[in-house]
Amino acid sequence: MRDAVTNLIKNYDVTGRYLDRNAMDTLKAYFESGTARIAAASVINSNSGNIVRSAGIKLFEEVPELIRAGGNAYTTRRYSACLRDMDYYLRYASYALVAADTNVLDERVLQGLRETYNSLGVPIGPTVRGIQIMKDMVKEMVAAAGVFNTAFIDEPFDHMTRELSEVSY
Ligand SMILES: CCC1=C(C)/C(=C/C2=NC(=C\c3[nH]c(/C=C4\NC(=O)[C@H](C)[C@H]4CC)c(C)c3CCC(=O)O)/C(CCC(=O)O)=C2C)NC1=O
Repeated sequence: MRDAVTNLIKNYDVTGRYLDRNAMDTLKAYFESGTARIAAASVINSNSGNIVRSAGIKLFEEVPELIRAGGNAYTTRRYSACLRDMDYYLRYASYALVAADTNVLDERVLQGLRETYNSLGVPIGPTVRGIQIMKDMVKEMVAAAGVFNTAFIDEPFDHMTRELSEVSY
């Protein structure tokens, strides 16, 4: 698992360089965004249940076939598995936001996921949509908590949807 700082140090160590001007700029940007990153993690932590539930409702309103007979989220077991997956995406997104690095997502969430989904018939398109709905909700809540620039919140959510679908958003 990496974060913005360990990643930077690793890159400089590989080539035996001292931390130069570029490194300082990267570090400054990371530490300056720190308060906003913590605010985002805190908003996610205190609203996770609500975010997952509301995003699930919105997703099933948009794609009602999912919960009809024959849909992948049909039956209570699969419905709960779907919301559990949404909860995984949200929780790991909060880790990646604090780390300012998406490596934790590659290592803990995305590895082998497409293959698993394909073999179980879990549709990727609606999964991507569910992740994007959560992103929009989190951004709105973090803005309401007083964070002016919430663009950094896109990164982990867009990374997961990009890797899942291999399409850019
Ligand atoms: C922390 C990393 C991690 C992830 C990401 C993860 C995902 C994951 N989701 C799964 C299943 C599943 N995932 C879904 C999800 C959905 N179906 C839909 O129609 C919707 C589009 C979507 C919800 C948004 C469903 C319904 C299943 C159960 C499929 C089945 O068993 O038939 C499975 C198969 C095993 C199981 O059922 O637990 C895995 C491994 N597991 C992990 O450990």
